[in-house]
Amino acid sequence: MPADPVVATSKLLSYVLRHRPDSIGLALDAHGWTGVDALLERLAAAGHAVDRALLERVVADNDKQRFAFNDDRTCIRASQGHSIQVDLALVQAEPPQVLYHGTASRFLKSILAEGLRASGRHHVHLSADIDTARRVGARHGFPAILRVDTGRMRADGLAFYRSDNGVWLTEAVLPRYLEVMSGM
Ligand code: HQG
Repeated sequence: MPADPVVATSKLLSYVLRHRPDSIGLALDAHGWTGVDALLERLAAAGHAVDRALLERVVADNDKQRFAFNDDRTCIRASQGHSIQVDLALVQAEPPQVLYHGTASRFLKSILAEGLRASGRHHVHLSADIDTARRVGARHGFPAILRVDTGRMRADGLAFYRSDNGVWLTEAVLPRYLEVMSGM
């Protein structure tokens, strides 16, 4: 576990709320929400002592606003990144003309052949700026940046969504909309 309790708890919550709520015997509703009390109780029962104050810090401090409370702060969910079936009730949004995707250079050959696929997640994740894309790509290896011609994708009728925390999402990106900027 990383030493910083906020970082450690953020990683734990990402796992539980995006991928494996069942790992601590938790259930999420159809939109990915779960009760805060139930979450803290199940975490405690699984040996993870997270109190309300720490949870508040994780939600507030999180560099990417990965988690959100509902209006009365009784429920919590992950804003995006799920592999389990959830309906985030995403609303379509108008993206800028260009977005970026950060990946590892070793994936480029396959991406240029097949396009970007969501693989384990529900959507392909795109970034509004190059620095963010580079950070996302560096998680997987030597980073490569792709420029995505969202203007042309929109003109071709493809839909974009923006998650609560500002990540741009789309189903897939065909190779013809992609251009390698760096990493080759
Ligand atoms: C790659 C983090 C080969 C894709 C980040 C990526 C993001 C292909 C990897 C969010 C491919 C999937 C998502 C193809 C896509 N052939 N490789 N045809 N199509 N790929 O982690 O975008 O910290 O599921 O390029 O900041 O890296 O979790 O997606 O490298 O916002 O909040 O397959 O996760 O946010 O990896 O990251 P991921 P991602 P959090």
